[in-house]
This record gives sequence, C-alpha cells and structure tokens, in this order.
Amino acid sequence: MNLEDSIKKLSKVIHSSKSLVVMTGAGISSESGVPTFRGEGGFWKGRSAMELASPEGFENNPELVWQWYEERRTKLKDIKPNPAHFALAELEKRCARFTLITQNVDRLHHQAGSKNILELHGTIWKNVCLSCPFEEDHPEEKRPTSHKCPKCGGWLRPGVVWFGEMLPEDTLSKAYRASENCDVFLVVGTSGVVYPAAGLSEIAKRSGAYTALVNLEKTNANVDLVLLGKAGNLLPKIFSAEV
Ligand code: BV8
Repeated sequence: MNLEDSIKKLSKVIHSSKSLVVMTGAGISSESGVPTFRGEGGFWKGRSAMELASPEGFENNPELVWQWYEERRTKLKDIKPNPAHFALAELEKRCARFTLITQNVDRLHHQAGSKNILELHGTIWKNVCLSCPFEEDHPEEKRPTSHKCPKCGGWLRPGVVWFGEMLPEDTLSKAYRASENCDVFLVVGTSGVVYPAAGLSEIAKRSGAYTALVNLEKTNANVDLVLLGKAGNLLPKIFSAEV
C-alpha cells in the first residue's frame, strides 16, 4: 500500500475509533529541535545510557549526570511544540475516549494542549530529593540551580525514570488498562527498544486493537500498518484526511 493510501486507511480507522490510544517517543519532539536518543546527533551518541540514566550512574558520578541533564534542560528551555504535538491535541478534542501515553520527559504535549497524558518516564522539569520528600517544579527558573536539597542538604535528582527503575505504578497501570481496552493504538516516533513502554502496542494488538506506527524508520513493533515519514508532516494529514 502506498503512503497516500495508508494515510487514507489510518484516517478512516481513527475516525471510526471509539477508544484511541497514542504512544509517543523522542521522534515526535525531534522537529521541535529536540535531539532523539539513538539517532544521528542523539543524546546517547558516544555516551552510555547506564552512565547517564541509571541510579548506579548517578551514585557513581552525580556531577556528570547533572551536567547531562542541565545540558538537556538548556536545549529544551526555548523549545516549542511542533505540528505533530498540536495535531494530537486537536484530535483529542474530537475523540470519545483518548489516551496519550508518552515516553518523553519534555512536556511538549502539555504545552500543545493535550490533556489526558500518561508520562511513563516522568519529567525533566522536576527535581526530587534522594533523602527526603522534597520536590520542586521547574528548578531551571530558580537561579542559581542547586543540586542539593534546600531542606535536608541531600542530593537532588531529575524527576525522570532511569534504567532499572520501576515506572510510576499508577501511570503504568493506567497505560496497561488503556492499551487493553482501546480499539486503535497508534505509535509515533519511537525506536521501540525501551520496555515496558515498547510492549504496550503488543498488548493492544493481543486485545484486538488495530495498531499502526508513524516513524522515520521501520522498527520491531509488530503492527498492522506502518507509515514512514515525519510525524509533523504525517499526523496533520492523517487526522484531517477526508474519509
Ligand atoms: C523497568 C530516562 C522494572 C529519562 C529512559 C522488559 C520488561 C521491563 C524492563 C525491561 C525489559 N527488558 C529490559 C528492561 C530494562 C529496561 C529496558 O527497557 N532496557 C532496554 C534498553 C533493553 N527498562 C527499564 O529499566 C525500565 N524500568 O522496566 O523497571 C525492571 C527493571 C529492570 C529489569 C526488569 C524490569 C525503565 C525505562 C525508562 C528508562 N529511561 N530515559 C530521560 O532522561 O529521558 S529511556 C529513554 O529511551 C528515554 O526516556 C526515551 O523516552 C526512551 C525511548 O527512546 P525513544 O523515545 O524511542 O527515542 P529513540 O531515539 O530511541 O527513537 C526515536 C525514534 O523516532 C527513531 O525510531 C526515529 O527514527 C524516530 N524519529 C526521529 N525523528 C522523527 C521520528 N519519527 C517520526 N517523525 C520524526 N520527525
């Protein structure tokens, strides 16, 4: 099936959906200027995920990990949502039941106006203390940013989920429930290598949902339909195509 026909097919499926789930990854933010993780110029390039995004890596060298997260916050500070984010926010308004599951920590979906968002991997715009219940939103607005807790003096860490860490229980169970009960599951802009996020489309498929992937490249995702291209270009077309 050529791309034009795939767009028409997916548009028809989405327009007749009674319960739609969309799961996004770093690829949906790349047209906003946010580097992805594993592609060219990706965040991981030349660096190890375990060194920069794991509790062991933080324990071993908190300054290095903080340097990496501050570098990302600087890159993300003036970033804006792109047409793909806005297309999803618009689509949500037209859907009876809509759940947006994201692996991203940049909150561009929030900025674009999406409402029902499940952040599987937390957010980079929060600091939490390793030693006490203290946490703070948007620490980058406080100058100078400190990486020590103002309450107990312990180490602060970014409010994200690292490798080897459990995902937020309530968020993950909502994501499982949505994946088991939807009739359409759309995956956008993810290499599908990180679990349990990468397993959600399989759960949806096993529960009878129609599954599709919009991505720059093919991945291992076992879906009914694959549309290769830029999300910022394809999503507005798919969601607005006359069926
Ligand atoms: C956990 C930190 C319990 C936050 C990240 C099986 C079950 C459960 C766990 C595991 C399992 N197998 C292995 C594990 C352990 C591990 C894991 O999955 N390892 C992988 C690497 C094998 N999972 C965990 O540790 C998770 N915890 O399950 O706890 C447990 C623990 C241990 C063992 C068992 C159970 C925690 C996972 C969270 C890790 N945290 N980052 C941060 O700083 O951001 S993951 C990191 O990768 C990011 O968060 C990111 O969200 C995530 C996924 O990356 P992608 O979003 O897919 O980005 P990527 O660059 O890879 O791909 C972008 C894609 O977009 C590309 O395909 C590209 O072609 C495309 N693209 C680019 N531009 C565009 C585009 N597409 C469309 N349009 C464009 N314009």
